[in-house]
Amino acid sequence: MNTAPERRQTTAMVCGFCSVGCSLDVHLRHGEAVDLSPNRAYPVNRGMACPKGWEALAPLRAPDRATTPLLRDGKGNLAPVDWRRALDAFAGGFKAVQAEHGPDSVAFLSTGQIPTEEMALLGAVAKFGMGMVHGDGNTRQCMATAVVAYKQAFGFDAPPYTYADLEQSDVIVLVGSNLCIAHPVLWERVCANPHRPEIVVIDPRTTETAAAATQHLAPAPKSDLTLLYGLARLLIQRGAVDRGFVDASTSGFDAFAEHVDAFGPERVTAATGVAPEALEHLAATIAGGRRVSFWWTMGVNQSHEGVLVAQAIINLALLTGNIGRPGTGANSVTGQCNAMGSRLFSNTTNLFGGRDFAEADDRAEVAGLLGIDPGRIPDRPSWAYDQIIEGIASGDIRGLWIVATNSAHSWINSSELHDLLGRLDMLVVQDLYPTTETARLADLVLPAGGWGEKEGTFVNSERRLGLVKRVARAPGQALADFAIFKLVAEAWGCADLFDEWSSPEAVFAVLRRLSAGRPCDVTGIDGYRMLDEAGGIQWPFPEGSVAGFGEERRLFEDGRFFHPDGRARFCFGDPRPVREATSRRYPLVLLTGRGSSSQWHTETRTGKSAVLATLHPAGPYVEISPVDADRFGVVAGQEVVVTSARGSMRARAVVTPTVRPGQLFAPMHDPQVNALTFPSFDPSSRQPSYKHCAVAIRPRRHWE
Ligand SMILES: Nc1nc2c(c(=O)[nH]1)N[C@H]1C(S)=C(S)[C@@H](COP(=O)(O)OP(=O)(O)OC[C@H]3O[C@@H](n4cnc5c(=O)[nH]c(N)nc54)[C@H](O)[C@@H]3O)O[C@H]1N2
Ligand SMILES: Nc1nc2c(c(=O)[nH]1)N[C@H]1C(S)=C(S)[C@@H](COP(=O)(O)OP(=O)(O)OC[C@H]3O[C@@H](n4cnc5c(=O)[nH]c(N)nc54)[C@H](O)[C@@H]3O)O[C@H]1N2
Ligand code: SF4
Ligand SMILES: [Mo]
Repeated sequence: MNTAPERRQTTAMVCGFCSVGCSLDVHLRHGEAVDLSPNRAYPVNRGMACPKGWEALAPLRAPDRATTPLLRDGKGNLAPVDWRRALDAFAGGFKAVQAEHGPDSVAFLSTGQIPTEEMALLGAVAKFGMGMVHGDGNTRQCMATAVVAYKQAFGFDAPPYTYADLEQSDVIVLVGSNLCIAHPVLWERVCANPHRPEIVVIDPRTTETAAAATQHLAPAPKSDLTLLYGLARLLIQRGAVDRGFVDASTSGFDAFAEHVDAFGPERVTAATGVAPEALEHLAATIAGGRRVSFWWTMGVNQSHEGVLVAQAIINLALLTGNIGRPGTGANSVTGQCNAMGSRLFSNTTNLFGGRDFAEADDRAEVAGLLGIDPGRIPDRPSWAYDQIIEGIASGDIRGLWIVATNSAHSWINSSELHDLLGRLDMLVVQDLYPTTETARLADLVLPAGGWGEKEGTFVNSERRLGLVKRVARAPGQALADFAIFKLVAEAWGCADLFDEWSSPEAVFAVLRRLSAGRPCDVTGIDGYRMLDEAGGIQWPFPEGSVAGFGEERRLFEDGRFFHPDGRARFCFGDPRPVREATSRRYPLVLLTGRGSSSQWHTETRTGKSAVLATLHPAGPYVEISPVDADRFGVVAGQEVVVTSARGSMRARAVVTPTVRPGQLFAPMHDPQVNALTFPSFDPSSRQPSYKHCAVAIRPRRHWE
């Protein structure tokens, strides 16, 4: 019996689900987490949390946690092995593949859900230590479009806002964002806005957010570009252009104005189905607003032309001068808890700190800062996620290391991916659970510690670095990803390159150095303690900055952007047809997305909480309009089959007017959904277009 007096403590840390980055007070007994509650002082959430945050400890205690490495044996079964055997298999297996097919034949897929220090170590070990060229991550499925849009428009991947902007706007425009469900605490911030804001939602569905809005425009799926160009035209016609700002701080306005002149009301209504009066009303609202903020999420990013749509939103903010002031901005809301960290420091598509692998100067600078031979840094950018998958099909990629992402469920057109993963010579999956759709296909499973079982930093949507801490022990032989990457480097024989990378906080110091002089400069943060005491700190925070508790900071207050000429650019292009149009056989458009605030992606974590299970409908479902239910003989609550040219899904029909005739909606949380989706990509961001494919629906027959 433990007779020691009970030690109770509370420590605050950032939540490990979404990018809002709420702070949770974790209550400890004898140094181990027993419970948690939302932190009241943290500037992000001020005492609020959504159901996932409240239940964040439950996934750690799940009975199916991976507790030992698992290696596929001669009979084809995954069998427990010790770490030594697992690391031998890892290094031996991948080295054999590289010896036969070249260093590029092994790739990795990383994530936006582990601390920045872990991502950075993975990116460095894989690329500088193991000689890989190709490594991408699930951030591609999510944020790639915003990254490219910002880089081209602002000169750096820099979401400009601070959450206080949600409370300071008098007009809030949400495009393709279901904030109530996907970022519930940000929605609470909207509700705390004292200016009685006009809230405009642009979404084909009447989402929970649209239902709470003051204006809802429901354009036909993937017609946003035409809609937003039409809106820009109306604003220009009304004289809503902020000439002073446009002249001093932007370039390309005249060409843009000429471009959008072709988007008159007939064209817009024909393409979008939005009535001219509704668009006029919105133009008047924006023109009359003093502080207008524009926000977008996956309804924009996950599109065959998402970069242009995101830039059309940026253009609205630029032309009306709604940027760099309180309550304004062209604001991409991030998805995963550390998608922002992965954008800057995962060393996947860009070299550390938003640099370019293809630039010799950038490589030399990073090599100098890290004290490594520049020849160790690949001289070309990685293939994107879809190109890595194609590489498996063509035989160029033979080995794959997947860390903290469940590709076999979440990737587009997943049946094809299942087939391709089976063709690899070696698939290693590093996850909390050996039961994920992807881990079940692996040759080797490495058991990882999760959020709460390790320390490091996350960067939230408003660029705020926050701390995560170790408040629980990983079960069995599971190890923090950080420790696994260190062991891998040792087994590979490249550990000496990473002597300085001895702990997460030591890596944080390396990253600070890599950030010096970059737009994301954080050299002023002298360590974890400072982050803890300040309530998180937003970048940039160069050496010498002073951190007041909970301070908020937005970018571009001086009207200077990151391009060499200091100006933001109007970027635009022509709308393109969707890649898979509806047909007689597949007459409906399938939209996919988040189903409820209690479900997280592929549900490997949230699916373990009995509490969360009571907060959303059980089993897969698909939403259909009453008109289409009649047309296709579907009755509410009935079992139906949804088919596309690639696969099928069984689900329960939810008949609801929140989806328009001609459309269906299915939450992404069921693995069958991506058996249906059509693999098309934005040509410049290579982000998958998850929210448009052609499908059919029918009642399920009794023998099926
Ligand atoms: N509860 C919960 N919260 C989450 C997540 C989760 O899994 N569960 N995931 C997190 C992550 S990683 C992300 S990226 C975010 C995603 O956050 P959101 O992007 O807000 O969520 P989604 O439901 O994917 O998509 C938003 C909306 O886009 C709409 N849409 C579809 N097609 C179009 C279109 O052509 N035009 C327009 N204008 N809208 C369209 C859909 O109807 C949907 O309502 O959520 C984060 N938060
Ligand atoms: N149809 C459709 N598909 C979509 C989307 C959509 O809207 N529609 N949205 C896309 C978007 S925006 C996203 S972000 C992706 C998300 O897709 P995924 O990244 O595949 O989804 P998750 O379920 O979050 O998977 C994360 C995995 O990492 C594991 N994990 C969690 N924490 C840790 C850790 O600390 N260490 C390790 N090693 N493992 C850990 C979890 O157990 C889980 O298996 O899905 C995309 N797929
Ligand atoms: S809103 Fe996001 S960060 Fe906040 S508690 Fe919910 S999942 Fe966690
Ligand atoms: Mo995402």
